Amino acid sequence: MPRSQTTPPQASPAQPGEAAYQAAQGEMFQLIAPDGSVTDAARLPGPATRLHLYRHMRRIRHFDERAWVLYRTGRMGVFPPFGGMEASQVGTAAALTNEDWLFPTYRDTGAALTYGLPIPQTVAYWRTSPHGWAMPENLKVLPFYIPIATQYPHAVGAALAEKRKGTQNVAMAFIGDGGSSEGDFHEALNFAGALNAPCVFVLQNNGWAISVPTRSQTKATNLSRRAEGYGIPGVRVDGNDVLATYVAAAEAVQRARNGEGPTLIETVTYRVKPHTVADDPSRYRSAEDTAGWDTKDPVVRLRTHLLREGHLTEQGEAELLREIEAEFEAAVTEADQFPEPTPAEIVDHVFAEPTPALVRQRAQLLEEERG
Ligand SMILES: Cc1ncc(C[n+]2csc(CCOP(=O)(O)OP(=O)(O)O)c2C)c(N)n1
Ligand SMILES: [Mg+2]
Repeated sequence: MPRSQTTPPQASPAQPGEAAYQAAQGEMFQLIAPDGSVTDAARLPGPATRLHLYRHMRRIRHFDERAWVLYRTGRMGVFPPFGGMEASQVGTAAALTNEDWLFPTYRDTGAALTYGLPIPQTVAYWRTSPHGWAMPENLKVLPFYIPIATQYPHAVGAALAEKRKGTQNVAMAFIGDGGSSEGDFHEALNFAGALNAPCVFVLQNNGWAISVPTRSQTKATNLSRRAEGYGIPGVRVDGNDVLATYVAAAEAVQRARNGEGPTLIETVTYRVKPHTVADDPSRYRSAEDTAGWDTKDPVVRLRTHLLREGHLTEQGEAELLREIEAEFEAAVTEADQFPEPTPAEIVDHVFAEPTPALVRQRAQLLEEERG
């Protein structure tokens, strides 16, 4: 008998918790295990690259932690934290040069900072200040995309423009597990495959789309396999292993530069933090759901590995943290110097040439300001 359309969906008690769901998904490309031991020595990047990635992970973790404090003290607006996803964002963005394009979502502040977005500008953006809205002219990074999945077709367009110009530059675009259910995701993959666009699609599977777990979002258990439907390579990577995300991204970038077309990389990670600093995940997920992820911290994993191999010392790390802290404090002081925005600026930076409606609204706001 068909189920009544009006029956609300019931949560099945047989549904596995998030950890069990992730564990059931099969093989992932990995170079270092959660305990820091090497699982594939042949493909390990050199010590200088490993330290470089560690520096970036510590730097963006510091930003993420400080962002909470700024928010709680009224010095930053609502911010979507990425703590715990540093390996997924650093390893991928570090595979680009500044000739390449980066299309980040609201979750990807860490990727944008790794790519080279200055911290003062980033703080300004999350303060909703116009000084953070327009990205620096010399950087090919787009403003953080809030409408989910819209960045994917845009990235294909940028990649095709580079191809037409005869460059070897690529476009890297981020998306979440939830975003990968949107039509734009599928259209972009098909479009990029058909036209052999030099694109790297990073799908960060962090287990959640706000309060919806990936296991309810889709019946698919391996999102990298979606690539097969579009005739492009799909790679499933341990998203908490920065060496694996880096190697997978570097290989995908190289394929794109060589004219071999797009790649989809699924980084399997976890949103250990709330959706935004204003969210309370205890209302929709249990301790069982999140169990196990504490032991997979990507920063701890690389740190353990580097200390064990002798590439990092406690003293070297203390120095690095001092540097990162000083850089951040100086950057916030710089962001504090940006003039307070005026209400009329709300309509600036929307289009290069304002539309007649925006011109009217701006005049109206100025009028109101004059009182
Ligand atoms: C087109 C669109 N629909 C709905 C939303 C509301 N929304 C904001 S975040 C989000 C969930 C996205 O989840 P996911 O893609 O997994 O990214 P994550 O937040 O986990 O990084 C939704 C539905 C939106 N921003 N844009
Ligand atoms: Mg998600």
